[in-house]
Amino acid sequence: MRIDVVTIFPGYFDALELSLMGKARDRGFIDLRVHDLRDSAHDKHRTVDDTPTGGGAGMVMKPEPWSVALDGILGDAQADADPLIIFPSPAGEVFTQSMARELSSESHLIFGCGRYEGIDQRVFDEYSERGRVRLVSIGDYVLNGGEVASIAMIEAIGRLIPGVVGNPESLVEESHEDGLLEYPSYTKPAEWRGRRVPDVLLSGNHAAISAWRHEQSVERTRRVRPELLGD
Ligand code: 6GU
Repeated sequence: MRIDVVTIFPGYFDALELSLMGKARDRGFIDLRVHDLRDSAHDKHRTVDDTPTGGGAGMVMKPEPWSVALDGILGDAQADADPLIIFPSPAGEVFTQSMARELSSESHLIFGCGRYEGIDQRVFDEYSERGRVRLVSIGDYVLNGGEVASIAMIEAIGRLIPGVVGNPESLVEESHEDGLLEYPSYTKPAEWRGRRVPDVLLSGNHAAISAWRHEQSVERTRRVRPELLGD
């Protein structure tokens, strides 16, 4: 998968050189290219923002640098790729595990990271008319910009690309894959500070272990996230 990111803070994305994502890039599963939006601003001060038309607090990102950056990426995309542009935004549709799974089969994603009070609306309008655009939020709270949200989405999507996670079985019983939260996990020793691992996990009875884990998942989901059960 090719992933382009447009941002005024490329340094945030150094985190994706670490751990599983770094390995996925080294092994060629993810071709991540990070672009500094200011390289697409052609005035002396490399300006990317201006005051909101109509008044109000804060600054809005100007359309021209965005069009230079996005046109450059789209012009350089594979002819058959049909890239999807994602603008992280607290005003977008909510990112979920099922969206991550859907996006993991895309061949080319472009993340446009806004800052300040957002990006001039005409950028969304223009690129929605020319191709596929989605505004996506990672939850009901406000971040300072799209960078941290993009990193979260890229990691959630990237680990679902076949081959990225070594043992695909470890993707099966995770939280949210079956609409439930994951059951609690234990390792050795069997007793630590007087706390014992539940006997069933030491029983060797795989049917009983599966049943116990399912019960734990349902109980935890009911307690912490009842809305996931439709309750
Ligand atoms: Cl995608 N962006 C910003 N700035 N804040 C957010 C968000 C995105 N998702 C939740 N909060």
